[in-house]
Amino acid sequence: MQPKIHRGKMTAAGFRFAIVVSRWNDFLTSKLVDGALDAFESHGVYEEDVEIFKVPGSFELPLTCKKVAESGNFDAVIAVGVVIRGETPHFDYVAGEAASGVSRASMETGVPVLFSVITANTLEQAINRAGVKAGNKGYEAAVSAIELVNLYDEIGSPQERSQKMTQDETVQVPAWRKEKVFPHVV
Ligand code: INI
Repeated sequence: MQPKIHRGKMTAAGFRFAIVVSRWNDFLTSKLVDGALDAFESHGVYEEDVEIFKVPGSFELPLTCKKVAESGNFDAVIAVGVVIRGETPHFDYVAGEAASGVSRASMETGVPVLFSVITANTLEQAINRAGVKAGNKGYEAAVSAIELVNLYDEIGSPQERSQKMTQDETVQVPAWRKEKVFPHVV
């Protein structure tokens, strides 16, 4: 059996992305944003197609992600935060609300909202996931966002697909854009 396989392409030129980032633990969340921008850049995303929204803490991520997704200006949103377990139950409330709220924002808007929130027991664990020993969760989330926007673009509805094909025939893509993305492809 040879089923048709649908898989998101790993190019993202022309797609628009938002990063919503928490200022709490800024020395780590900024590393996650750097990782996400690195992934966007290496996958051909245009600088003018990425915008960053800052919020006070991870608790504020869900509503902001929802508003940003509802704006209709972005194909995907990445929620970035770092929550480190302390001596109080505060961690569980903040981390729990961030996770379920970000998921709800995605389900309610139909826009993919990626979860790049590190929830760690210790500062060392958090550092390791922000680009030291255990990868960079911002980079990983951006790569996942790129895969999803391509996959959803492909799924669409038959009606949307035929509309898009008609539009593609009429939209004039500036030559410099084509050249900038894949100069090695002839
Ligand atoms: N916000 C975080 O992003 N990370 C944390 O570790 C954290 N801790 O530990 O308290 C945190 N708290 C702030 C919270 O997100 C809200 O901004 C605040 O409660 C105001 O609503």
